[in-house]
Amino acid sequence: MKLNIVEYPDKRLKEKSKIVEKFDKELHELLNAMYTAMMGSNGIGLAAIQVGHAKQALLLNIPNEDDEQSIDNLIEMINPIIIEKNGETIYQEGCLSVPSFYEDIDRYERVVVNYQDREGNTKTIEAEGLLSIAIQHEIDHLNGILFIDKLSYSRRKKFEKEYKKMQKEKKANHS
Ligand code: Y12
Ligand code: CO
Repeated sequence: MKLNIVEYPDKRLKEKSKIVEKFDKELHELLNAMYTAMMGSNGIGLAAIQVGHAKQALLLNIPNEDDEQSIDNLIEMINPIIIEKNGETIYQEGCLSVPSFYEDIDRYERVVVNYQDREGNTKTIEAEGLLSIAIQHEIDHLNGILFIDKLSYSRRKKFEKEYKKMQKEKKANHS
């Protein structure tokens, strides 16, 4: 299964993803293909809707202290729910579905999340730092929310202008 990353302003990114009920081969193939797509695009997080599948599934692969990504640190979350959140942090976020754009976003400093793994086993994770930010960013995708939806009115307007210009230039370079 070869997957392409869906890019803003594609309307699929606004969809609410559905709860996963079957932890079968089809789900495993989707997760495997998502991992290939994420790594192929230098991503550290990816939600299924970003490859056009409206399922509550996401991947996280946070780099280590040497800035290396290892499959040993891959986290696959199915049907995640934030059960605790506290504190405040700001981080300059990026998203594979909004290429070349980065913006400071407010997030909770710490989250505790219940989720299922690819076999349907229930898990709990407590996260702080980059992992906590990435979890919140990816869970937003499951609810049809992009990080640009969190910008102020004026910043969002500026973004739309810059993004349209960038898309035009991209198109011109490819023709
Ligand atoms: C902190 C903040 C946000 C997240 C969500 C996951 N975000 C990503 O994985 C973003 C990846 C990304 C990769 C890009 O490509 C390259 O660097 C080659 C990129 O650059 C371009 O699009 C040109 C932008 C974003 C997790 C943690
Ligand atoms: Co994203």
